[in-house]
Amino acid sequence: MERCRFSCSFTRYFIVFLFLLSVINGQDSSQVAPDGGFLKREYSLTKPYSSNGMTMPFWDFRDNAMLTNNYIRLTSNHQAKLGSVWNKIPCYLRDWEMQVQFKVHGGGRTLAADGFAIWYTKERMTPGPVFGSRDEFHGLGVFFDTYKNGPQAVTFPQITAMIGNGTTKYDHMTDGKINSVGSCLASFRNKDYDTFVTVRYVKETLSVRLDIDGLGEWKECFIVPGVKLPTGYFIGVSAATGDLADNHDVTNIHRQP
Ligand code: MAN
Ligand code: CA
Repeated sequence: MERCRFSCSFTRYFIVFLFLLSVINGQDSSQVAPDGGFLKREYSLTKPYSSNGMTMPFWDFRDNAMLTNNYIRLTSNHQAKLGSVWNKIPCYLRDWEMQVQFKVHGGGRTLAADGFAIWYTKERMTPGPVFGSRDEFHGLGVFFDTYKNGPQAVTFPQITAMIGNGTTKYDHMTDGKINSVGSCLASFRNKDYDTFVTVRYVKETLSVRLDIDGLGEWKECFIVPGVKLPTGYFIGVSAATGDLADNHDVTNIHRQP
């Protein structure tokens, strides 16, 4: 009887001990976010990016992308460039949020191209024609399109999102209009202050919000319910230039919860 009581309460204490250990461990490998949540370090890209200027612990980069101390330049302001940065670890969280600090800038006051994309896809590290990354992808692409290839009667830049099933193609000639699930116009180039976007996927609802006016406020770009995305995909950011160009820089990526 006595022994049982001891072993039962010992088991209970041991479970509590294991739980506390896991909480401490969890905190150890994360950074506390401003709203009290956690930012997973392995999904975050923050300064200093690299200890040797060549490699990053949780990220790969390729093509014309280059690391500096203060930003990752996906493309410079030169014609026909492309570059990307990709997380190495598939994400198994059902709901997530990703905040990207970016800077798109160049000599052209209105004429610049082509833009950058934020990805959550099955594929990674594959260059191609969709803002520097492969077409016919599985998953989500959010495109920051600075050059109007199509006939739309609007003033670019335009942000659009597309869900790919591995066979759908991004239509460059209509700036992705055919397969767009949501879009907004947003003037994010050549700003003197920091510019941010949040891509949020919670309860199968995709929302994109922007902080590009230097006010520290989020403004809705679009919200789309009923979006089905599997877990286990990779996050990445890519960019491309064509006959026209821009610098496409990423400064920070944070991923929650
Ligand atoms: C060329 C092509 C297009 C590109 C524009 C602007 O016309 O490379 O694909 O969009 O330049 O860079
Ligand atoms: Ca375009």
